[in-house]
Amino acid sequence: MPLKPITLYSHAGPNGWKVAFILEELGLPYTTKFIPFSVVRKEPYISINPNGRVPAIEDPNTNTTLWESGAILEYLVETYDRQEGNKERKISFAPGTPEYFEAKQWLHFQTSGQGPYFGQAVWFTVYHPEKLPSARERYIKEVRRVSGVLDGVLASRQYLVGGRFSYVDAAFITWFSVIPQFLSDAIDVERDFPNVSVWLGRLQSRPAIAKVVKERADVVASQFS
Ligand SMILES: N[C@@H](CCC(=O)N[C@@H](CS)C(=O)NCC(=O)O)C(=O)O
Repeated sequence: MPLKPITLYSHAGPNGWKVAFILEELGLPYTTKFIPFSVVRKEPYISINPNGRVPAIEDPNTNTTLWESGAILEYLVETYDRQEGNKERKISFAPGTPEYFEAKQWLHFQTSGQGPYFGQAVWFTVYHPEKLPSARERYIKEVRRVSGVLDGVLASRQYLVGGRFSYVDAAFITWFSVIPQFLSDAIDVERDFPNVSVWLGRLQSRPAIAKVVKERADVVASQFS
């Protein structure tokens, strides 16, 4: 039986697009509903995600509603990236293998290390009502530290886990886009983190990723124009 479309609740901000990358990579049917921040903590959305943040998904095929982007990524690959017998999974790894756990390690690093630090660097650059240079400096330093960890590892590999593209590579893409958008006075990814820069280019050459990156660029342009 054909799958029913999954609903993705998203926004121009980085986190929802991580989910879109995986939906596209797995060829799953989905529709995106954009939730403005003005209503993200109000009904009806707050009943879907009591934390009042995007993304969230509703999957009518399994009657599953989920929020927190990392949990959604794990749900999607564990539900829809299964393969018969020993056949390699498309963008994830067989449960119980070292690569399966390594992928989770990188996903936790992304959701707890990259997202919050990059997010706070943008907050203290763009949105915080007072200018607090020391707060901004702290988070810029963390953006540099996290980027440096990735750059070091990517000096000797093309992808984070198992020598091939997987969902954890995709999870990092959109937060890097805030650097040229908001932090370009402090960080130049191509110059400061060349291995990250080459890796991001490699990821964005994938048709599914390129399609979502373009869609997000259009949404961001329409919101900031
Ligand atoms: N840990 C959450 C973070 C979600 C998050 O912060 N989303 C932002 C958009 S990128 C949001 O909904 N912000 C709404 C607000 O701050 O009011 C996840 O990974 O899903």
